[in-house]
Parts: sequence; structure tokens; C-alpha cells
Amino acid sequence: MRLMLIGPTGAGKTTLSHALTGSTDQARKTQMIHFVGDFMDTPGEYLEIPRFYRALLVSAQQADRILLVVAADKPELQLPHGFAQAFSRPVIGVINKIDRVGCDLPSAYTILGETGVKEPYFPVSAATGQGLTGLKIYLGL
Ligand SMILES: Nc1nc2c(ncn2[C@@H]2O[C@H](COP(=O)(O)OP(=O)(O)OP(=O)(O)O)[C@@H](O)[C@H]2O)c(=O)[nH]1
Ligand SMILES: [Mg+2]
Repeated sequence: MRLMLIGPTGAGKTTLSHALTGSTDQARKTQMIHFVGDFMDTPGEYLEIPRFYRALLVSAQQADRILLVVAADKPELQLPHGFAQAFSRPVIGVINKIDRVGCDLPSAYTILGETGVKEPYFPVSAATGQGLTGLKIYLGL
């Protein structure tokens, strides 16, 4: 199963993909859409700059499911309401960095809901591993 990771810059998409695959690599800024095993990692800019939406929507056709990653301590998505429903694949909401001080789960839930992502949402920490087991089970990893 191929998973595409989308979400704002710095939300932790690359770190999460490493955590889910057991890689110990340090995440560096993602510059382009790229494939690592079953993961399709994307740069945050693709979701922040409307000019790139199309690339994201087209690339998503190569994925089975999409993980929309937001940061728990900065749960912002500058996206049109219902945007997640433009994807032809199921979009799963992941709230990363729950280890951070200032973690705001209620806001993250609201933002994901407004963006058109359906529950369940997965609060996780790619840094500490918290919540990853539940997400892995849900994804069948
Ligand atoms: N505390 C904490 N830091 C995290 C977590 N996940 C990622 N980070 C840190 O957040 C920063 C950004 O992580 P990345 O994985 O590069 O973020 P990204 O979403 O891939 O960013 P782009 O490639 O720019 O779109 C890095 O310094 C990570 O170490 C987490 O769960 N907790
Ligand atoms: Mg990245």
C-alpha cells in the first residue's frame, strides 16, 4: 500500500515517515515529491502554495491513501474548507508533535474537520513514538 504524506512545512511528514518505517535518518527539508519505499513524501509548500495544488492532486492518484499531517502545537492549514475531499483517495488526519508544549488538540480537530478530513484522527509524536502503534494498526503497517 502506498501512502502519500501531505501537510504544512515543518509539520513532521518526513520525520513521521522515518518513524513509521523504523529509519533512523534525520529529516531534512523535502524539496520535491519523492518516493521512499511505500511512502510518497511531499514538500509542505505543495499544500501552502495554491499553484502546486494540482501537482498534489495528480500525484495522489499514485497513492492508496493520504496522510494529512498537522503539527499539534501549530495546527494551521491555509486551505479552502473541504479541500481534503478534492482527493480521489481517503485522507487520514494525523496530528503530530503531541510531545510539544503548547499542543492544542481541540484546534487541530476543528481544523481537520473544516478541511474535510473525517475522523478518526491520530494524535502522534514522530519524535517519541507516542500514538504510532495505533496509526500503524489502522494503516495495516
Ligand atoms: N518535538 C517534535 N519535533 C518533531 C516531531 N516530528 C518532527 N519534528 C521536528 O520538526 C522539524 C520538521 O520536521 P520534518 O519531518 O522535516 O517536517 P516536514 O513536514 O517533512 O517539512 P517539509 O519537508 O519542509 O515540508 C524537524 O526539526 C523535526 O525534528 C515530533 O513529533 N515532535
Ligand atoms: Mg519533509
